[in-house]
Amino acid sequence: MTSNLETQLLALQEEGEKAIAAADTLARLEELKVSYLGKKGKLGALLGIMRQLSEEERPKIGAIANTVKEALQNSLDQQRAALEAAEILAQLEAETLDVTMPGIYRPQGRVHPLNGIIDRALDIFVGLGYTVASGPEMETDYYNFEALNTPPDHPARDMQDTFYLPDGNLLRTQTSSVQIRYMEAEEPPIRIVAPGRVYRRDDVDATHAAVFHQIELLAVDEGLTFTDLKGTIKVFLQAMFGDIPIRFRASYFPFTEPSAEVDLQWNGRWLEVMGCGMVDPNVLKAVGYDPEVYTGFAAGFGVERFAMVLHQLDDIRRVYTSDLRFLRQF
Ligand code: 2NL
Repeated sequence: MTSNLETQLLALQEEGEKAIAAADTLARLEELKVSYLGKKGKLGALLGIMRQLSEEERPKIGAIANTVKEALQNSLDQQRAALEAAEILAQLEAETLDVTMPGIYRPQGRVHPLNGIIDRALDIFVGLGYTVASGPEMETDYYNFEALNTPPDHPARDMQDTFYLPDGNLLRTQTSSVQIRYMEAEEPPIRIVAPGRVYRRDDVDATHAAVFHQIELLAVDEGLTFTDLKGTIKVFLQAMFGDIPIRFRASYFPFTEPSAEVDLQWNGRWLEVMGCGMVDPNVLKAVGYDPEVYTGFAAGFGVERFAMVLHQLDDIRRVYTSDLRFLRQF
């Protein structure tokens, strides 16, 4: 009886250990645990027979049953640890990033050619100590013309040249209005640069648009001279275009006196690129500055014109049509 039971117990251990070692999932392992060590399991069934044993036999078989139980429990623990480790390994394997895979192509955005010019110009003036200023695109007659010494009969005020709104306001024709507002609010010394959209009632063609971009600069201080203006413009233009010859030609603007046009030599020809001058005393008076104490210089240029020269563009309208075949070239 004893030896029979002992054989059965050892056989159970061997069979159980084999089955456990062969279990390939945690769920299968759980099944085996229940079927061998559970309340109604195979080991329990064999131990039920122990009650039929004599007092002397029982402890011996009990001890063997214990080692079988421990051995099976051990096998279960070992196999569980192995399966769990394999599961983690598989998960890591599945989540691995293969850095040798080709990337996903995304089209790269670019800075618009007009913004490129504006960024470069502002960088140069900021480097010279200027502050960037901005203001409204809808203006009053006062800020766009009157404060800029532009008389009521001046051609620029003509309905043919300026967009007037039904309420009597207008779309600014230059960013000078920004500088008038700035001077009203601040005291000299002043160094500002005003980039922005401006509006003209021009017939649109290859070199004219109804909406375009302008950058104006203004400096007001004690003792500023035309030489300061020339030096500033020279530094700016050479930073933009390289080490090229420039020249100043006498001109006229209502808001500056004296006034000049600036040309630069480009591909063997003189190109007009900027207007400038000493701020007219009437403009200084309009913002409450004493022209006996302060002088100023100002200049303005069209961003589109700079872009056309620097990028060799033949038609201004190209920069507004958002044609990617065009824009991708910059
Ligand atoms: C041009 C000429 C210019 C100014 C703009 C200015 C502003 C104030 C006072 C005096 Cl607040 N002047 N601006 C001066 C001279 C020329 O622009 O050809 N622009 C495209």
